Amino acid sequence: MNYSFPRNFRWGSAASSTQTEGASFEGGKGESIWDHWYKEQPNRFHNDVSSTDASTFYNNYKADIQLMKDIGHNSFRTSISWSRLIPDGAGEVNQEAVDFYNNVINELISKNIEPFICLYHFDMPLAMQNIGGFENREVLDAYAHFAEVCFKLFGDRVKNWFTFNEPIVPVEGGYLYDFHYPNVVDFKRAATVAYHTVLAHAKAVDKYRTMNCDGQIGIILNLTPSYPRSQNPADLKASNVCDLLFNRSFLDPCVKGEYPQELIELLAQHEQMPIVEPGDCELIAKGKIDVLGVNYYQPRRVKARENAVHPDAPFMPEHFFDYYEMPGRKMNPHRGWEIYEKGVYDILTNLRENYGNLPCYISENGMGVEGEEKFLVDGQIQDDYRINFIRGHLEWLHQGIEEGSACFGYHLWTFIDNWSWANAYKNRYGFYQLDLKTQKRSVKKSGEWYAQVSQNNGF
Ligand code: BGP
Repeated sequence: MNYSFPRNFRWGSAASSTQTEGASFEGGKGESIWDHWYKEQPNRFHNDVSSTDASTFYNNYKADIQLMKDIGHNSFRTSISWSRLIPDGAGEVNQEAVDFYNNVINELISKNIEPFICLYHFDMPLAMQNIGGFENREVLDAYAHFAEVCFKLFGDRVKNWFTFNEPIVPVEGGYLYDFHYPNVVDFKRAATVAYHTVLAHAKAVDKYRTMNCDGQIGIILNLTPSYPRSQNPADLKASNVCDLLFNRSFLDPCVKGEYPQELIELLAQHEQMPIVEPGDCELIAKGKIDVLGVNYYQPRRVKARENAVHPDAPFMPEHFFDYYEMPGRKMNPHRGWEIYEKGVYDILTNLRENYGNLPCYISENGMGVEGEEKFLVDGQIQDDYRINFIRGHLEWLHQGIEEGSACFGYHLWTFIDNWSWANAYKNRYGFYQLDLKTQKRSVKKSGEWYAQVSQNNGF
């Protein structure tokens, strides 16, 4: 074996409630923004497929957990749907949801699969969005209450909690780039939602601490490194702004308990600062995490802007940079994303050198493939490209650990091909192929390979 991993290394995969459960209108679940947006604009979803058609985990969790076991999972991350547990977001707890999540958690534990539970994966209850979502501070309290309910109900068995998955994405999707509901395009409102999400996170961490829970709590961030085209100061400035806006806007407050001064100055200079109320800074300082989940798919490459911004254009992050296509970059042609395995090592090194080397794991990494049926041979998807992708990233992850990074696990996105927001079933990521008509799950070559890697704790 060339790459052997530390003892107790966590091998598994990640998914989320909305993307796997299905049964969106069953079991007493309330509507989320996804149920609502689909009703309003089904055409915004790839092939008009809604999350109600997600892969039936709600009814099928037992068999699915056995499939996890079959490919060597010792850990699995999913999320608790806020609108399933508390249908109105802030009212009564739904007992059918309590039973369902208890069953899932107990089933995982009985199979020696450690549950990693996230509290928010893009799925705002509609009732909460109707009063402004994370623009409204009342919703932060409702979220903190939801978190407290989860800690009380499941904290005796769940020891790894995550407040948010990729909190920058609902900011980008919902308030900047129009790929999530409520489809607003407004930088200042986006900045407010991002800021309030940090406050909501801190409120949940604070609850966790005051309840004296026996476990660890963190957040999952998509820490896309921002690489400049060159070392020219203008290119460096462009990449630094990206890092501030997209990475450090969450990483710094969650790990260090405070915002980078440079980010505050940037927003103030452009009149985009959210309203800071008395007590906010003290609250943010209480949101420091024990553990960080890192999602990494592709690098962000940028350069200085080549043209002036149009005077009537809405103020956007792209005010500060242009995207850069590096000649000779390696691509995943099936998703149109660059593959840059060393990115994982660069993230770990940054966390080690600048963020106190806090315990972390790779909470998502993966390769989406559109039209993956074309790789079917004798009934099995021969996804050697995915095996190479995972191997390449694990090699760099291993290098990071050798140099002292506190990385304790690797989760692939995802377990079974799943429904992915507006992209629905366009890009397939799973260890298991899903037949959309029959819901049949079939292990891909990568799933079998991963079982070996997990069993040998390396490759
Ligand atoms: C991540 C999200 C996941 C998942 C994945 C794949 O950023 O955390 O929820 O959707 O992206 O996305 P896509 O299907 O758009 O390629």
